[in-house]
Amino acid sequence: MSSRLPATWDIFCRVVDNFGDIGVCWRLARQLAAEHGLRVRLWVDDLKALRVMRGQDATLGWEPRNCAVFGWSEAERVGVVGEVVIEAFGGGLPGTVVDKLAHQNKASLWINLEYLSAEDWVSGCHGLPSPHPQFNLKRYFFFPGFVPETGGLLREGNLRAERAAFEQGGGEQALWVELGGRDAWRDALNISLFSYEVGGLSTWLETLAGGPAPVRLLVPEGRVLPQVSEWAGTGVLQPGSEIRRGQLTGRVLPFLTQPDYDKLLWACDVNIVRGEDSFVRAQWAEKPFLWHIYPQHDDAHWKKLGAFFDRYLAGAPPGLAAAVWSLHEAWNGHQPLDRAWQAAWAQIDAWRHHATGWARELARQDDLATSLVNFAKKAL
Ligand code: TRH
Repeated sequence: MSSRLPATWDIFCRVVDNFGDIGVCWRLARQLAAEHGLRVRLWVDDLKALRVMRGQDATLGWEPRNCAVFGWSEAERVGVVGEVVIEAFGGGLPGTVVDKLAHQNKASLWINLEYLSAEDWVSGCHGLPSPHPQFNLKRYFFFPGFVPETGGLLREGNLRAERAAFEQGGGEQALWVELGGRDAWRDALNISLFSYEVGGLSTWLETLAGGPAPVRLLVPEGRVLPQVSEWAGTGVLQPGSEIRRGQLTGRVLPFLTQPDYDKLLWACDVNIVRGEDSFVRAQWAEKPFLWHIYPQHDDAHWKKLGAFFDRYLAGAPPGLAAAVWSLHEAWNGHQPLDRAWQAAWAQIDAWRHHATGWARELARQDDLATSLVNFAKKAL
């Protein structure tokens, strides 16, 4: 056992679909480089997915100098693999990399970074090794999670302070102007919508339109937009398009850079998020959020959804807990959303308070990047 910090880390990411896989890996790569002084190489099989969240202008310099991004096929050229090799989400490693891991003289640590789940079994499996069927190699399973017995969640060291400064410094209005808004941000309650296709969406939009107070809906370009377009009945909506009906106004946004999307979450009163990474960022936004979980064909996502809300709602007042859970059952179960939404909306102040307390508690545990570094220090 040594406490020497590994210098070069390689992260290998295959984009299964959507943006979560690369979203997590890019965030992790930047944080390991910026906060832990590591040289990080991120290898991706689909650079297009990264380009949308990195922004058109790669010179914007989101990445620290010691973090570099490469196409998957370039891995064939890697002379030596890093001291730590992270395989994201069981997506495998290029054959040449496995070969090098097996035959090089120095020790390297192979970690499989798993998907996030709040289920109890995760604590028991976090950190376990599995022998390679062919070579004398071990692959360690590293699970993000919500309790100290897991690897924790991605959270940059300055995240909470940055969010607080944004809120105190009028960042919401500045962001709104940047997104093309002309009126005052606080003229309405603001909801961001980033979700998969959802069965009850039209009843929800009707409920917002017929509600007691002005609501502004912000929809980054994506899978739910055709449904919003159909409901609005004004043709295909695209970035810059606006909707108006009753109390509801809406604006379609382009797919934002990842740092700007974080700001949108900080600015809004309620965030509808999905998958894994936006779900975690919504928790750090300290605002009420609605999670559209990534649907799995065998319905395994219901267990995951229940396990998370068992934890999230454990300390909530019973009325709030019941309303938030019913809303998630309706949204994820494609049910009409009018009553479930109204019941949760009626508790918005208690929900906001709960969201802040939840984030404060969660921030007590080590973040994922720090946990990985500590794990590597022990294992190497
Ligand atoms: O895109 P997703 O649905 O990804 C999912 C999940 O990761 C899921 O667990 C996985 O199995 C599946 O992919 C294959 O949702 P997620 O995880 O929230 O990722 C979206 C990423 O996109 C996140 O990093 C935030 C980012 N984003 C932007 O950068 N700009 C935007 O405008 C928006 C809306 C999102």
